[in-house]
Amino acid sequence: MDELLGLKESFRAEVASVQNLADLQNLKNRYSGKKGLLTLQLKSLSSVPPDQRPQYGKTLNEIREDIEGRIRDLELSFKEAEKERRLLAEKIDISLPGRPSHFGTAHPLTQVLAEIKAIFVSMGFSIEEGPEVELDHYNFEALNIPKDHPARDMQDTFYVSDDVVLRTHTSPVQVRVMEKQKPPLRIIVPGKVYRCDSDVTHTPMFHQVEGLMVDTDVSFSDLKGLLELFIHNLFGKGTPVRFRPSYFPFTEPSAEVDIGCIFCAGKGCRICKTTGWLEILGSGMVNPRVFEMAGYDPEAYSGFAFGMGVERITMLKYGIDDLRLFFENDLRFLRQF
Ligand code: 2NM
Repeated sequence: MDELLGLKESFRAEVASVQNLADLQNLKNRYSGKKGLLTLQLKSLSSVPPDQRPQYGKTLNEIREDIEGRIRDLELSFKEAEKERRLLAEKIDISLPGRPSHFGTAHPLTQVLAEIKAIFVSMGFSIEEGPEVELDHYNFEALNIPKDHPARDMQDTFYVSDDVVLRTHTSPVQVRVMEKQKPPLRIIVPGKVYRCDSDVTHTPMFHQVEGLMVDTDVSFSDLKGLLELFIHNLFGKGTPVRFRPSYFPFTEPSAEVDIGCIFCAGKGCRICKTTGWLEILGSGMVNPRVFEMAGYDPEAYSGFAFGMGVERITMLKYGIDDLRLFFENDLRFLRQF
């Protein structure tokens, strides 16, 4: 019994100096482990005289419950303290502002192309597309561009073979549509075109929108009215517009369309080369020979056609001074649109 009471006292002394979970684990092993002091006492029960055993057993149990209970309590409070420490150390400041995320936007050429399409769709035109690899016949022959025409020069055209080219304009699609559809016709054809030309103001691929309207009694004044309306929609109602005589093999008569310079308001500057005007469109009445080759009766029908470069229009609309910016995909440029 003295030994038992000594055990109780020694535990009381030792537990007072326990600092952490490791100390506690040590103490636990020394008292209630497989070869612990309490376990040894239990094993020596058989050597206690039988008349003292009940008292001895009862006291041993009380001491053991006391010791193990104390160890459990300490274990819990150490674990609780450790959790508390980690919560403090690992806390995150949810009041910090988040990292900004950038939303993607359509490329400026795509945006302007969408505007152009929407204007013509609102005027009853439908959108047609066609192949970028095209037969010489559709790209040149059917558009009244003869074999010795400068536009067919090797310098301007990417030849795939003798009779196949990368289209140099989207007009071959208009011819393909005329072959399939009877008038009246109101279409625009947007798409990529290719020219063997590359310098500061030319890229070997660029984008065009061409248009075609065919019906009985379509006149040059219809062409003027429609294109002026288009320009006023795209550049603003007060934009000055002029038509200047020109030449295309596929139209007769032909006209180029200028707008009053939007950089100097017509006064004359570097961009309009002191003329006060900027060229933005080519147009004309469809040449009767083009109608004939497409299977339309030029006596029964008349029509106008026009074409514009999307890069050029976008540069004028936004005051962009370098064509190459469209193809570099520099986010500092693209994010401004
Ligand atoms: C232009 C200028 C003038 C044009 C003509 C045709 C077709 F197929 F109907 F004959 N399509 N596009 C045309 C006319 C294109 O671009 C500067």
